[in-house]
Amino acid sequence: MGKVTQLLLHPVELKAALKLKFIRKPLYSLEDTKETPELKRCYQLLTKTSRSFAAVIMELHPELRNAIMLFYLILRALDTVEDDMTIDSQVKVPLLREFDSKLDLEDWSFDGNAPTEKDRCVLVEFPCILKELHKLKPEYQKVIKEITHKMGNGMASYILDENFNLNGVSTIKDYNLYCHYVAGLVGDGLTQLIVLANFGSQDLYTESAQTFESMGLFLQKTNIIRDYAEDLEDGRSFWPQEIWSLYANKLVDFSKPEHTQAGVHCINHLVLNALGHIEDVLLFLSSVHEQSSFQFCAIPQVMAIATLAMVFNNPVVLHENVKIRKGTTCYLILKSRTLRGCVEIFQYYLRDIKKRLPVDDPNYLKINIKIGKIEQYIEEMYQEQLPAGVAPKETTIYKKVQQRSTYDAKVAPKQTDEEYQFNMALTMVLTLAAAIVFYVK
Ligand code: D9A
Repeated sequence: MGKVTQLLLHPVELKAALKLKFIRKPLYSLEDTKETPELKRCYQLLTKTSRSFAAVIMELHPELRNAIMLFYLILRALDTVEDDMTIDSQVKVPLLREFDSKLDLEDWSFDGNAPTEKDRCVLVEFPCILKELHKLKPEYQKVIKEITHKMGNGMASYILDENFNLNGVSTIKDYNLYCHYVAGLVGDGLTQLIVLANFGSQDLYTESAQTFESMGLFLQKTNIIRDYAEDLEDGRSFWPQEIWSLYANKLVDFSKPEHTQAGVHCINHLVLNALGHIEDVLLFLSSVHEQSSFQFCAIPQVMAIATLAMVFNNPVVLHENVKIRKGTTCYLILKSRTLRGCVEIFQYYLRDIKKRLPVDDPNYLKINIKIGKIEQYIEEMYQEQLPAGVAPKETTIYKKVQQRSTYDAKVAPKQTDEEYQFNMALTMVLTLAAAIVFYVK
């Protein structure tokens, strides 16, 4: 079905798409920075490599915008080296291990990627990235280099890991470790940047690594479940054997019709595993104060829960990649600007999962209990259903949500105003249309 047809069939999403495109004003925009040719080129590279996520980065507060843009490009460069099967591992492994030392050079680029590698330009034009990187505050550079070092070495060790190459991820512990290297470390670096810029509470980084780790793991695990078919086609898989072996003898079996039921049970088991990160995600979001950083963190997470609900109990995943509608994304982007909005989005999709959970699912009880626990956590965040005279329990999360609510309150009037402007524009358009029809007749 065409994208326009899809939008017309979902009026709420059509409204969101129009609001996002024509009414909402970005918090910050690129125009208000003096750009060098190199910086311009970096933003072009960013747009080339990620389209939608680039827009989110470009709206960031100027204090962090360049740092996060460069961090993203450097991670993309690492990925592009790791992914390219045409590079000999004699070259690849040392390059990944020493990648962080390239960041200290004035001028370095890499032209060894296959011409078909779509992001090879990031490595070819690396000097632009280096030039801008060295202009960042030293503490921001340090974070980026440290994460690059850890990730490059992590990736190199997986390339050399024969068991991993032959059999994929084996235990759930390995699954978490793999996700740590490719996604947890990204959350680590970004959290450090946000805390250094004083855009979030200090305890975000000092209290417990698990909280920011979950930001990456929730995204990565959702992608891994969704990408089953595509990854298998490329001859790899990241579903952990400890889970899938409960449902099949071989991972490829799930794509055969007689194993569809088992495949769906396996998907649901993996979803149960991913649900384990949601409380951390909500705690994390409650601790981010600066609005553009909040949106930057919240958007990928709400898209992940929407995707997770979409893959849940869905046999289509076994044959092709499912994707949420563009209109859904627009709706989620507008709604996730407040913590309250984010929580409502999570609540909506969790209830959707619960409603579609079949009684004969082997994890029926566990999934129900997990969702119940998250709902209980959300109750604790707001505590609005208390009997008269009962004071709310002043737990850590409750206090954090209270603090965050003062920032939410600044966004709410904007949303009311957008709604007003939308209705006004719609009224004018409809009136005009009616007038024309009346006049023509
Ligand atoms: C992120 Cl700097 C990612 N990854 C994402 C995107 O979000 C995270 C890669 C580099 C950076 C950031 C992200 C965003 C905000 C806060 C975060 C965070 O932590 C506190 O990372 C954890 O997916 C990739 C990893 C998950 C491996 C880390 C979001 C993104 N979305 C895609 C959508 C898609 O379908 O892939 O990139 C896109 O818009 O292209």
